[in-house]
Amino acid sequence: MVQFDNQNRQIKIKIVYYGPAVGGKTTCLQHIHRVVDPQLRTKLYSLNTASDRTLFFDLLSLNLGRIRDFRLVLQVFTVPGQVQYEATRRTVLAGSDGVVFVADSAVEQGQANLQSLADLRHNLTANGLDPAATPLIFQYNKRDLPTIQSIPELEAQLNPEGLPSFATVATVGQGVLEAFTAIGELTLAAVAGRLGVAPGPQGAGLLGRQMARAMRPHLDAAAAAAAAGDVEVTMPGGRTDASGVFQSEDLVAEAVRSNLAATDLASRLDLLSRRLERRVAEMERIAEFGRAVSNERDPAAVLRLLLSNAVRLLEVQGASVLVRQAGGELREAVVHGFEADPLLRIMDPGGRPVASALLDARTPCLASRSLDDDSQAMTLMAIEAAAFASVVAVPLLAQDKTLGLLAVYGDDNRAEFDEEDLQLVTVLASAAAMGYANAVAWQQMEELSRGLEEQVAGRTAELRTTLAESRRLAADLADKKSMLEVAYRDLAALDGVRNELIQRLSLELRTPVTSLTTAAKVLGREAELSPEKGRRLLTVVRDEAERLNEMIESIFQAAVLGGGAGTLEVGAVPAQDLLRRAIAPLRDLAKERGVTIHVLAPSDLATISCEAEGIEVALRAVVRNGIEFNRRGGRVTVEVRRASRGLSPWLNLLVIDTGAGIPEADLGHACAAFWQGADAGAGKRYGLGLGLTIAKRVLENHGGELSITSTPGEGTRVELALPQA
Ligand SMILES: Nc1nc2c(ncn2[C@@H]2O[C@H](COP(=O)(O)OP(=O)(O)O)[C@@H](O)[C@H]2O)c(=O)[nH]1
Ligand SMILES: [Mg+2]
Repeated sequence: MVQFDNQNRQIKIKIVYYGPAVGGKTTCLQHIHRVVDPQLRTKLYSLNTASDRTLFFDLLSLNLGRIRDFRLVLQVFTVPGQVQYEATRRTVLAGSDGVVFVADSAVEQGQANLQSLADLRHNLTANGLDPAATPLIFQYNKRDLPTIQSIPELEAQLNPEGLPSFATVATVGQGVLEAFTAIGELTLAAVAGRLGVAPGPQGAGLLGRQMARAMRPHLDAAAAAAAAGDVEVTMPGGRTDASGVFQSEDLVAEAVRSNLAATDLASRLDLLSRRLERRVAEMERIAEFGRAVSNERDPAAVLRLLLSNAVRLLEVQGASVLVRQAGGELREAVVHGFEADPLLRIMDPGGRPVASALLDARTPCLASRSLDDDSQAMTLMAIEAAAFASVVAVPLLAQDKTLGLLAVYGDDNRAEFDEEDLQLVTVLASAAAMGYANAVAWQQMEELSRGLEEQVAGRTAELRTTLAESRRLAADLADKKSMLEVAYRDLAALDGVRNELIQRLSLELRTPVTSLTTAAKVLGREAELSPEKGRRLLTVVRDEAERLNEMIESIFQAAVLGGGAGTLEVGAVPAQDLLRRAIAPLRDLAKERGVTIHVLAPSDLATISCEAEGIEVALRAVVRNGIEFNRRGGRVTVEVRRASRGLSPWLNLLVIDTGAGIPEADLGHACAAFWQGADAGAGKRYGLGLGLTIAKRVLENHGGELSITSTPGEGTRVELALPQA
């Protein structure tokens, strides 16, 4: 009797293996237990009586997936065959939805088979079940024994109605699964209406597929070994007396019922714990997936992770991650199990891919053949075209944006997707969407910061260049400034010189002019003039004229001082001429002072490269000093010497006197304008003290230099060094 357990959302279908004692019923269940996917079944509960091996009953529960919202559980029982366990058999048979009658093919068991079959009919009726309406199949077991009844004999004896029958060898599993699948399909088809599944070929087909899936052999050695470990579970036995026979039938029935209830509970707990274990493993995987995607920096890697986890967790035959492109249309980012996504390939009547409509709806979608939901017609059509049976498609949503769609597909080899699968896919999709959005943002940020780094580097280089340029300019400016300062100082000095010169000239000019005027007046009154007085006056006139001459020379010198290097006109000046012109005007002065002048020049020196006028003035100024600061009977030597600096030819004009010399302390400013030494005026007659200043300037204008060495008491040595072109 199919049982709806609303509280646990579970439907239980009961199949009972019936037959004579030791016919092989338990062996059949052991085989089924061994080969069925461990994910789908519980342990095999075998309830022994306390005193002998004979079994109360065996129970194996199989999880057949879902029908609507209900978990479908198939409970398979065996009954004990021994005659004395009549009450037990009846109780176990109560509420059964289908029966497998296991007949023993051994010739000597013919009678026991018939007796057991009659017992079955009797007990079905006793339990209010209609023997004619209860699905029933036959297993003719122990076909491997030497002396057995033939199949036609057995059929004639036991199965005159021609119900489905199977020749089996339970010990090796031969025919057992075929028989079990057949009773499963028959029973499910019989109860289909009550399960809310359309009866008829499609509903029955669905249940059949579910049955077949449950029976998918799982025969590898490891699974067999694992299965072997939990077969022999022994529950506390029922109450028996010393002989092992129950005293009261009611008592027996009660004991069996409570054992059934306990076993049922145990099997339910077993199924539940298996489901929980699976869920925990799933959760762990999801958590690990969440961690992985949230740490991922590559958006494409997030999508790959999503696909591989969806395929692994849901054991699907096809899957794809579709992403929205810049234009809004979808494309496959990653796929599994096919080349082109069915939902993307099939167009709706509006000419848009079905996937686009699903994405726009922004809600998860679950479509399968068994859910005849009209609103999913397009989706169903699309997946069936690709030979899939069900699909779950969930949009990837992040920050209110639809990034894409995750779609997983199952074919007939997989149970149709249910609400739990939908939840799982939704969790995966939302974790992935977040990870994807993060990775995209991260990538954009990295690109941005790379751009910024480049910009900063570019700017830094520019700044460095600018800085270097401005440093150079600043240095340049500093140079120019100091040049200007020097020029300004020179100019100021020159200005000072000029002012001083004008002052001195105006002072100095007064005396000779007054003297000349006086002499002229006296000479004008010729009558009063004695010859002696006339001579004296002439001397005065001559002296004052000379003094004026010197003044004029000084003015000329001042003009030279004012002129810059730019105005220099260098030429090849005949050496003898130059020396003569420089010195000749000083002959009288030298004679008057009792000083002799000696000139020494190389005989082969024809010309001197210079500006004639300047060098003439310079040389004369130096020689004049040599005479004026000399002693009576002293000497001034002018010597011309060839010299060289590096590869360039130079000429040195040496003026050596035998005068008092210049004290060491005064040598530094000997060339300053208007300096005339501590004992100025001692032997000196006229002049403004500009001689050395002018000479130095002239030499510098030529790119040459003037240097003075002096030994007080012995004399002074002035060297005019001139570069020669
Ligand atoms: N030769 C042979 N022995 C079998 C076969 N099926 C079961 N048996 C043996 O028969 C005995 C009783 O089997 P069991 O399954 O306990 O019978 P049950 O009383 O109907 O549950 C065991 O020793 C089994 O090994 C079969 O097909 N061939
Ligand atoms: Mg048994």
